[in-house]
Amino acid sequence: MSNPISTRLADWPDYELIKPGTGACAGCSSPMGLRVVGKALGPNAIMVMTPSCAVACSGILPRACYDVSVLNVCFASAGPSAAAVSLALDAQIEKGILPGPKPTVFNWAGDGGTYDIGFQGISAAAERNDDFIHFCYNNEAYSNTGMQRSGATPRYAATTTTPAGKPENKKNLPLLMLAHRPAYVAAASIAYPQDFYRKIARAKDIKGFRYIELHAPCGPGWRFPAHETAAMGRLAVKTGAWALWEAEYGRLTINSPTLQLAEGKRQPDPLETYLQAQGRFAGLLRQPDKAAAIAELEADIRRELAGLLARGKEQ
Ligand SMILES: Cc1ncc(C[n+]2csc(CCOP(=O)(O)OP(=O)(O)O)c2C)c(N)n1
Ligand SMILES: [Mg+2]
Repeated sequence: MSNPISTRLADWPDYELIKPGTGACAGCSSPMGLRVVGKALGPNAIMVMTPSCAVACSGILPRACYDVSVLNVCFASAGPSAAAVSLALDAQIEKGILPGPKPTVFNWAGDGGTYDIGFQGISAAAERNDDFIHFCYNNEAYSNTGMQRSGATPRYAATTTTPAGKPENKKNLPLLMLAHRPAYVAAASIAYPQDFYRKIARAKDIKGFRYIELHAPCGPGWRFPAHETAAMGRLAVKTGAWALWEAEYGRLTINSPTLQLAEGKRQPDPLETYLQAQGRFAGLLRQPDKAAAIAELEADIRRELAGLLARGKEQ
């Protein structure tokens, strides 16, 4: 084990990965998340990005908003591209061309880039145990191109391609990544920055493939006011709609407050409060049988939490 990681905000480094000039929407989760990533990883890092809001809002040189080297790659190649950068750095260090320490290589990709279009290459990188961190900032849709549904869009959410609400369930990608048995997997939230910071700092110290997913509410896409991003993320966790957990070499730990919900020590906030706060569920909430639909979603949440609890006890 490495040294304990302080989660006190006062102990966080001053380093800012996000420079003035980001073109992100007000309240966007992506720069908020990357700010924490920068503090946890420091400046000795290389960021690989797939097409997304995070790329579109990066700005134009010399005013681009990212303080680290960035490689923009096509959707399908997030896995192999980050792996190649990481291997090239290893070769340079071995030949004495690069003095080291090795920069942390990380992907910053959306849910469209991770759950759907890039999945094959990311899965292959996980299986090869390639040495980089894959961050998926999950805003539950293809936001940059106007909010189309993705594999991460929850059931009943309206998007431009599911105007009457998405009929299908979302995938559970953090669990799917855990099935690859990588060095580290974590599910985090923009609303719990200290938990996110600790998870990144932990992942930084581990060699091999690491996957961290950040639940990243999107105001324009989910239709809530810009100042409510953190509140929306918190509600997602307190209702159980998003679970906080991590697994190091397969050993799963559920994090607070998800653990208390899973153990029945804390009542979840009513799911309807979370749904009502977002315009994308307005159609569902107008349905005469909405109570049955919400009860079904709540049952799904209870099943997922019970599954995490059981998985945590297995090891
Ligand atoms: C192969 C391919 N298909 C489609 C696009 C168009 N495109 C650019 S960004 C984007 C949305 C990406 O969604 P996500 O990965 O969730 O990131 P977000 O926009 O939500 O930040 C799409 C579909 C593309 N660039 N390449
Ligand atoms: Mg997205």
